[in-house]
Amino acid sequence: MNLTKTETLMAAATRTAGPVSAAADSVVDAVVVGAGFGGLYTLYRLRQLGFSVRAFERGQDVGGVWYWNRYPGARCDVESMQYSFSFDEALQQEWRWGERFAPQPEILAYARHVADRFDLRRHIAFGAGVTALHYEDASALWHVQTDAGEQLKARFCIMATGCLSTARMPAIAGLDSFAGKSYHTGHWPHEGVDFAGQRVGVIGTGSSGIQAIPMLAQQAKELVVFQRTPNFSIPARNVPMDDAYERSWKDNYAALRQRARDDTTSGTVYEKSTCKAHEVDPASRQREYERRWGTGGVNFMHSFNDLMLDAKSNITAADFVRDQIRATVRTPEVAALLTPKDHPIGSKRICVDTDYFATYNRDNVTLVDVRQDAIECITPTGVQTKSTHYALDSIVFATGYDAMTGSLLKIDIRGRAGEPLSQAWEAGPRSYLGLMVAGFPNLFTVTGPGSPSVLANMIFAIEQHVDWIAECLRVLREKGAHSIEAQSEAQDQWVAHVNEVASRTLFPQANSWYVGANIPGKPRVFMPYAGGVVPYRRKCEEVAANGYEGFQLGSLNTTTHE
Ligand code: N01
Repeated sequence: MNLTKTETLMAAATRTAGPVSAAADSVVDAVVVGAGFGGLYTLYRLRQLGFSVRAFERGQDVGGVWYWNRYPGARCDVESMQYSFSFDEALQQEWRWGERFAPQPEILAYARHVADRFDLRRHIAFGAGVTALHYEDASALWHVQTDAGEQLKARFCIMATGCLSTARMPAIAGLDSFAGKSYHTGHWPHEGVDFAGQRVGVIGTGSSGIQAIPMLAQQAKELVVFQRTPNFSIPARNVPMDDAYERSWKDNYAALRQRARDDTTSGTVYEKSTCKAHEVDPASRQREYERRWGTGGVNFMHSFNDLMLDAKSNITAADFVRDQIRATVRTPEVAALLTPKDHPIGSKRICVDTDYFATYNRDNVTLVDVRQDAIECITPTGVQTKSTHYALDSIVFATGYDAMTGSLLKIDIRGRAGEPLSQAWEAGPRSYLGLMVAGFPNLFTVTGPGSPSVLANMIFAIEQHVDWIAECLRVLREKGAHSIEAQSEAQDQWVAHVNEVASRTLFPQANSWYVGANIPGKPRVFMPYAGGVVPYRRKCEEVAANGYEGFQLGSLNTTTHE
């Protein structure tokens, strides 16, 4: 397989179901691109406000990233009780999560349930990817084109395309020549894969690889892991949902969701620390890390409140995890290779695993450090590194995504005066509040670059964005305005603020997908907003309360500066 073949397969698969059709000249209030959690909630809110709305989804069902990512071990690292919608009390009371951290099939079932419960499917064209969005200034309408041949016009476009939905295949020589089977974790076959008796290679040790590797090691005859950068990972300590724990959330959902809004950095309630790592003595610090390591999950990164701000504090947490790796992995040379050394803990998205490091104690697992022994090419029968040929039946690419901008830029989006978004973002994404881009009126990005997005609980971030967008559309209708557009000066100020806030943290120090470092040639820009969800929400609310400050509102004949 190669990327071209994959894309062909994907395209064929997504065209099999006929979308709901509309006449070429039909006009709707809003088009929603994507039917993951962002798209579903947008449909719900806009319909509630009486807007006519249509969604396009390239998959055959709802769920977005959870529709595509079906690799073994895929699960969320935000606890189930919090990785869920808060907008409907009955929904959050009636849905029952089976595990502390929900596995992919359960999250997909939840997305389907939401779509059915709120009767959202009838607004969605499945198997239809939006290929072009062109803005017409005179009518203040977007012309929408899909790969299923549909055209229509919309006043507003809401891009719910997801932050991690454009899978990336590395440019390794010979990809096409491999005679075995290849898979990308982000495009996993829906029927599943049986690796029993196979020699399997995995390229990539980010969150996806780290989740998949322990499962693949159990299935495969031999597993060869090709690692370029070792990653920090915290044990999930996943367990079946405890009834009392579930009850403690359900009995207090309103207050706990409010706490997520008012008193967290990410929209997820963790056990908050009120002190810095060096404000306690080393023995107390060690005990705190041990305790949090023992209870599992991202809560570990909240052991002290300066771990992402102070390099010296960060080292104490990083050293603790390095010690755990050495204590878990029996072969010291393998432990050394698995030990991250080149970035602060948390500056690449922290991984959460089940038995990841212990998997390297298995006899059927081999770790190849491709920094020392680079992959030269893929051959018809396996992977050739500088020193060795690894014979393989299957290769799993856990090589990540063109994050945050990839799914937007692969659509031919042209704003006022026909300017392509790719041109506006040539030096990296620029956006006002991560919600709108100057020059692209009436086009909103749900969890776009410049908003907390991937640094937050995604469902939380989606709800906040969609609520803001829905209210904005309601106000525009009330005012009789036909368009809204970010002003360049406000955008420039916001981009400067996003950069300034990021520069105060340790995040930009890593070569991560947060800065686009995984995509050759992608401008290095720290894309999410690292200032926390509370100040971010306040800023969004303030902007709206001040008559959409920093935005320009227009009607078909006039334009008003608010
Ligand atoms: O992708 P990644 P991911 N040769 O980009 C390696 C979310 N997520 O799919 O670090 C060799 O993190 C690359 O190496 P390097 C989560 O936000 C969440 O794993 O660039 N290796 C890296 O090891 C996450 O961060 C959950 O040196 C190559 C790996 O491939 C995000 O999705 C679960 C290579 C890619 O890692 C993305 O995670 C899964 C090459 N040519 C995902 N090219 C949960 O909720 C790339 N790599 C738990």
